Amino acid sequence: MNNSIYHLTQKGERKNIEFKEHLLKSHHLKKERKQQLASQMKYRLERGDGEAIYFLGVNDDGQLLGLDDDELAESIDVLDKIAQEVNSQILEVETQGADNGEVAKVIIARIHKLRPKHLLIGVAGHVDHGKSTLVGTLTTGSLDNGSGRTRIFLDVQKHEIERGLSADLSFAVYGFKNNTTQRIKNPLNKREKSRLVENCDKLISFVDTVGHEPWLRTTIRGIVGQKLNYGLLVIAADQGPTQITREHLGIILAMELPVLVVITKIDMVTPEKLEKVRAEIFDLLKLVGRIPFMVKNNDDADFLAENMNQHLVPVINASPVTGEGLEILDRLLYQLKIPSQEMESQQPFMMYIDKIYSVLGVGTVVSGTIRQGTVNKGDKLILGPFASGDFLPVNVKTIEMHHFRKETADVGEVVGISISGVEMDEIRRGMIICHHDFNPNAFREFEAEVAILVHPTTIRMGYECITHIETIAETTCIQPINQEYLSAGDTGLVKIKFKYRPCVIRKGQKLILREGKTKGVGTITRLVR
Ligand SMILES: Nc1nc2c(ncn2[C@@H]2O[C@H](COP(=O)(O)OP(=O)(O)OP(=O)(O)O)[C@@H](O)[C@H]2O)c(=O)[nH]1
Ligand SMILES: [Mg+2]
Repeated sequence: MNNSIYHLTQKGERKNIEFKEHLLKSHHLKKERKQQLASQMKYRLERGDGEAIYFLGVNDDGQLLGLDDDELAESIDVLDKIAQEVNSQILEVETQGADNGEVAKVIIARIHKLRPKHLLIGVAGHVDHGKSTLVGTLTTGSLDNGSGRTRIFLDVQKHEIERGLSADLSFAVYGFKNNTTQRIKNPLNKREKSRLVENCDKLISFVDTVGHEPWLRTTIRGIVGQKLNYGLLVIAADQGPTQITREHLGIILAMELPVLVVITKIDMVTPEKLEKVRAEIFDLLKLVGRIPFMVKNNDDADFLAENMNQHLVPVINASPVTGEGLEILDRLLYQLKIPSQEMESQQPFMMYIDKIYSVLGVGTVVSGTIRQGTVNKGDKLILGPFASGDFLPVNVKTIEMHHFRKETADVGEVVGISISGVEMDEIRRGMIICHHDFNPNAFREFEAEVAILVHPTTIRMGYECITHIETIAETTCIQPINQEYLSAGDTGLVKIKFKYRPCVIRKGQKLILREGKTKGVGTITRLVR
């Protein structure tokens, strides 16, 4: 038996702990009863300094009776409604088996309405070069041991831990308050994460991507689909830039993002080797028209943060094992400018859906980075396009950012939105959720200006590949417009058709063409039909 629930219930109701056997919508949400429960919750929250713990399926004597799935879902739902009455939210639900079904421990916390400034950075680089480790160390402050200690905060799936490879995108966050860094001991602890989001005045979120070549589509999703502010390229000092490093840099550049470079694992190499790798990286950056700048101390960091633009690329030596370079990196990240999103914030809400999942007691959740506008709890939105090109109405039930429940979320924030109105298995990555005023149109065909990177053969009529736009990754047919064919190094206009379903796209959006490796990058120039 899980000790945490058993121990906590053994000593009876006390301080901020409350037992509830079964909460019923028909009974407990009736006006008077609801008021009683709300004031009781308020009391428990006060006793717990803003946090209360409710046990469901547990009677007044602390006996673990259990509830069946429907009963439990209903009880959590009722608790959620009561929490809303007292300006609070459900933070965490933990369940365990009991005699008749399951008991649940539900943590409820007060909501604070605060909008910290938020920066989103995509982290890319060759497999094993130390992306997850760097992000793990920056966000927790705990040093790595050189054999994977801090990456476990990012690589949470069992097969990722066993193989030591990241296989999906992870989101990590740390922040600053009054000029000092705020980190979390355990990023897997939702309460700690939520408190961080609540307390900081500037937040840095990282999208940790994957370096292993077969998962390039996931890396592309991390860079193309997230409305990033910066791209951070991690290069290990012992290996230097590789073909994959170049490929990832190419994707970041295609998105026209400002770039930061961290040379990591500097504890593993001699100064001579480090200098050689630095020179290689500088050459690589100059080759693509960027100006590299070695950031050696706090003054350099201040200068770079002030003058950072599309062309300047700060390069920082670091080691999450010795801690070298991390303070300078903190300082640079803290001061990096957040582009003004005032205009985008005023536009109608729209988000490309990146992930779809189902959460106990919450229902269907879609997540992604808000492209424009703001979303509020209770909003009536539309979601689509479905194969027919139609959109369906949905309601926003709750909004979460790094497990912190919010009343409203703004452009640039990475959020999970729980919705009702559409079944989970009808929703696909690459669909959008938006306000009616966004007035979305789904297209099957468009034109783009593309540059072909590596391609052994030629791109001519009938050529098929995956086209990535935002979180869209669809099979497409490509046809050159003014030439018969395009080969490596060529640029030109092409017509692109989605093979299976229409998508919401816009003029000016960046795209990546892929068939195995990246084949081309480009920009949408015209929407056809
Ligand atoms: N000595 C030393 N080892 C490091 C350093 N940074 C990372 N490592 C080790 O390098 C290994 C790979 O690090 P990861 O962070 O998993 O690399 P990754 O880039 O996230 O790899 P993928 O996600 O699989 O692409 C781990 O065993 C780390 O402990 C460093 O600065 N010094
Ligand atoms: Mg990793």
